[in-house]
Amino acid sequence: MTDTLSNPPVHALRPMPGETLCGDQIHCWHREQALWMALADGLGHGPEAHDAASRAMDHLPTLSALPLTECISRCDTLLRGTRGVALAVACIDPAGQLTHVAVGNVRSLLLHQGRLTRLGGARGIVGAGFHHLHVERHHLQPGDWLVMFSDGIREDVPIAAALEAALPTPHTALTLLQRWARDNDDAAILLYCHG
Ligand SMILES: [Mn+2]
Repeated sequence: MTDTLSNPPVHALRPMPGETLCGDQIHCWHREQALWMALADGLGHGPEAHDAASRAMDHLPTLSALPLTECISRCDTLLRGTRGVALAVACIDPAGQLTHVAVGNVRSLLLHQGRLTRLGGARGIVGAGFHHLHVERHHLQPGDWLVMFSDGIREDVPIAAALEAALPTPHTALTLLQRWARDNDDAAILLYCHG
């Protein structure tokens, strides 16, 4: 890895209270010097949601040699017969170029100098079809944050304020998860600070 991607992504997740398996899953990997990050929210909760989200995480690294839209389409085919997932995938190359796609109810935010940008997503479910996949690109500056989280965390939580003096550590991710996770769903959050 080059110095431009020196901060590893960090995350925290937990199942809905009363469940043992988490239907939200996160996976990060490297491919040809690019950093990939994915968050999947299996529909509903419990073992079947966990199975769908885990399968998505297993498939994506092997598909990431493909163009991003093709990668998501193949994942959609491979998840047929499962519950399906809401999914966000981000790729950051060594030059700081962020490429992002999302399907369904999952949140990705870019925080640049205190200003939040919500990244777009397509309607649908990976594993049951989707429409209008939209590939979004942004150039990251040092200090910019990418935050991805499931709908087990409310959309309007004060991300910018929470990250203003924060470090990209697992402890920060866990603290925010514990502060914001709802009692009626699985919850997951991923933090990446461009360094
Ligand atoms: Mn959910």
